[in-house]
Amino acid sequence: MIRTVPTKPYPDQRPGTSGLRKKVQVFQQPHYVENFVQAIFDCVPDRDGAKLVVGGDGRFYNREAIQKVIKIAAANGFGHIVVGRGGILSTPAASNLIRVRGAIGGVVLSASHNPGGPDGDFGIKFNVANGGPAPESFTEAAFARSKAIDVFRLVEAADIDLDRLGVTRLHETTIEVVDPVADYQALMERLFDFDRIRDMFRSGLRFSFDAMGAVTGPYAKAIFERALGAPDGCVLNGVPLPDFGGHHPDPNLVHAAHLYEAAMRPDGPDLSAASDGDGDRNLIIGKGCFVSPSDSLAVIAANAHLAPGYAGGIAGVARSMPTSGAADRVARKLGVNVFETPTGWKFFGNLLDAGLVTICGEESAGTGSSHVREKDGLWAVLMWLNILAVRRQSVLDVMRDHWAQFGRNYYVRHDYEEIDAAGANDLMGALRGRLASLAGSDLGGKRISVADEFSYLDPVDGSLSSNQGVRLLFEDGSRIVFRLSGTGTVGATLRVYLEQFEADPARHNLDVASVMAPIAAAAVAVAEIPAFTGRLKPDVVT
Ligand code: VG1
Ligand code: CO
Repeated sequence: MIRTVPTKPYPDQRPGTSGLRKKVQVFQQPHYVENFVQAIFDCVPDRDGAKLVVGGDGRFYNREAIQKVIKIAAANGFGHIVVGRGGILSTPAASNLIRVRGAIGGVVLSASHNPGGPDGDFGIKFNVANGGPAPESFTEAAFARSKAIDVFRLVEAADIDLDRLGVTRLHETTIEVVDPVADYQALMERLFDFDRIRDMFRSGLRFSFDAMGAVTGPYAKAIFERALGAPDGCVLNGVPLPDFGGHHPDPNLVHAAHLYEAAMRPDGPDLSAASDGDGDRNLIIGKGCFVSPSDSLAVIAANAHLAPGYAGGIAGVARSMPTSGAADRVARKLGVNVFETPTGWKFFGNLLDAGLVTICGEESAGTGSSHVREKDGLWAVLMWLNILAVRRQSVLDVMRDHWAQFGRNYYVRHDYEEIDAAGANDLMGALRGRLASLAGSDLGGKRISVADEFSYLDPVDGSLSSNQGVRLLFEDGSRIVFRLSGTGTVGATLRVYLEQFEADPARHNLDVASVMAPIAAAAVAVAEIPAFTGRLKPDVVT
């Protein structure tokens, strides 16, 4: 039976860079999930009889939220709901399912790289029919709706058994519990040369993948250990747990420091990798060689044709603005398109749909392609395996060759986390107020040629996104970018992105921190970071 439940709106349901993300306790408030899900569905006009994909990263509150989503969806006219067994779907697998099943959209329960558990974070994302994150126009409409909502509808029924594969009915809706891995694995087998990668494992490649207690465990075990014959046990923390086993599933040099340390040992793995909470990010470390995500994007763009799925070449590359320009150099050499978008995967969707680009990436360890409409952690790892299997080189040698050919964009990001929100806004405001005087001035001994705030005009739908980060571009090609995070749940996070280009091959193997020290100091000084944030150094350097 369908019940219409009166409710009162919450004022704070504005989605950020990637969906609505808050503390678990916030989501546990009465009707909090229900209101937001109803607000989303109210913005999907063609939902009657349509197909919907539902799944999450397995974190605390995943199962409870999924039951709510299914019951509300069934009461709102969806005809067929496809849900991952155990409530599990990685973000890229959900994107793929939406596409292959012809769904109108999907609800992904995840706070991605944010910590999980009862005191951690939870999140709800909505993806549209192309499989990608809902565009800003949709998330703004859902936010507006959430502030006016006075009822939600749900089917009153017992919980769906999420652990049994197969089809059941809920009121007039078909509920189908599917294997979360199968379709995704089939897609990967089409894109990459599994035979060649299998041979490489057989000839002794040492590989380690850390699923960090989050969603990629079942995918990684099925693909790396079972399909590709990598040694059993090469997948670490491979069972998705509600608290991620205490791991913070953000695959960076702080939270995956153990991988880095192992990779730097002479007997360390040839390739170490990790993914984040919802499986859309990747960390790539070769023996003795951390690959910065910006460099990884460039290497993938330059070598994608080595994988069967991209043998015909790529149409172009898109990167988020804070991502280094390394991929641009590859695109120019290949003579293909290159686009610079705001932070967040939703901005790549139109470019991919229009066939303008094939490969996309962000400095935050997100890489992906036209195969889905999300970034894809395991895809990136498979791409690296495919590249290594064909080139028969170490990661370090691949990188050295790449820098020799294209030059090296030294790059680092400094994050100041959980700082006072007012101080963070004041810092950005002060910078904005000084853009005109900064342009043409000297900073740290170098001339600033452009000082502006990035905005993006989508070439496909003409939409404009403003206030996407303050940029200081120097005459010598180096760059400082300041931006506030849109995914944190406590205070504000200031991200400072630093880049410096080096053409001289004799200077391609220097210590990154030393190379970046002067520009890092210039960034601290020009933004008066200690004065505005009270912090003398960043919390995360990655
Ligand atoms: C961060 C990253 C951004 C990424 C976003 C979602 O956003 O910088 O590149 O797209 O997280 O990734 P922000 O606003 O905190 O800088 V995920 O893995 O949370 O889906
Ligand atoms: Co993620």
